[in-house]
Amino acid sequence: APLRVAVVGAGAMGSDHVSRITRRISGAEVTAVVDPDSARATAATALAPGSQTYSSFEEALDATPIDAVIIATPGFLHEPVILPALERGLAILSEKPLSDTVESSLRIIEAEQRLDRPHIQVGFMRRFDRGYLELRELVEKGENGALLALHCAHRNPSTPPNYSESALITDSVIHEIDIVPFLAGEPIVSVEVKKPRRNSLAPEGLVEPQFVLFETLSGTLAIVEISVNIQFGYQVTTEAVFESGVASIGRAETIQVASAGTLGQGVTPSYKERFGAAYDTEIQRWVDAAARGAIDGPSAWDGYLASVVADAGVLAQSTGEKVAVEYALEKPAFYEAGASLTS
Ligand code: ISE
Repeated sequence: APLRVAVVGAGAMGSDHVSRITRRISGAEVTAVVDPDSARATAATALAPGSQTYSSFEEALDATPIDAVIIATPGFLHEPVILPALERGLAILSEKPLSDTVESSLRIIEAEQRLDRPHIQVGFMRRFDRGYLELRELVEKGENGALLALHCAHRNPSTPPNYSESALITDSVIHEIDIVPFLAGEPIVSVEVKKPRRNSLAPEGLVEPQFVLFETLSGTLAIVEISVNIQFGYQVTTEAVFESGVASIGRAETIQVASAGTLGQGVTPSYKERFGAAYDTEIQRWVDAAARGAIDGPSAWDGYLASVVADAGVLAQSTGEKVAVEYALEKPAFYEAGASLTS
């Protein structure tokens, strides 16, 4: 029988997942859409025939059998859904960030460790993107020597209402916070933020772009340009500097056309197109893993690590100083790869 999925949060990402599961994913169906805004919930259920709308997760749990939940609310509303979902042993896909604070992330991993195995996968979809996977392979093979530095650009056309300066780190650069250690194969140990001339097209009070500098354990530096009102489209690129070569990803996501004396290339309008294939792979693998009682992607531990770095990043934004990242915990055996399959 297909996995019965509740999607909590029917905004842009939640409704994108509803349509993805209905049209492109096998082995799962959306049976419930939860959103206190009934118009949004209804619009999303229209994408999944047979699904019902609910105004709260508790209401959905009481009304209909649910096997799995995708959480696509803002980060500060993740914990109140994750905790009851864990209690019921549901398969959980939490969009990034895992939660909005380190304390909340800790409560989540503590609650999860009371179960027999990890149940939470975090929506760091870049780990399923072909470019990032190829780049990681290059680092692992070591044919070009060690990875010395990464130039990362993360550009959004515009910001949603209520997007704050800290969201640059907690909501946007959180993706690089996850992917830099994934590429480098080691943790981030410090973070520093520089603020260039402000983009006057940003909403009043929002100081951006910003440059965020990460240092990993053996000294690889990653500089991230985060620009969130850059108008022209959605662009995420990385250039990796090795000892004897450079590699670049993210520049060729759309077709290049030479015509009428011009060589042109489109730009993806949003993350939905830029990472569409990565989201499809992420969700299919999550669904397949749920059927065998496992997760297959970044875990709540990865979400916790990212929250620790994000915390240091927000501090670095306000102090202008280089901030050391202190991880209070060692990785529990519970989260070691394979633990989910052996326990
Ligand atoms: C958004 O929430 C995302 O996850 C996008 O990938 C990112 O580019 C954007 O900046 C975030 O606000």
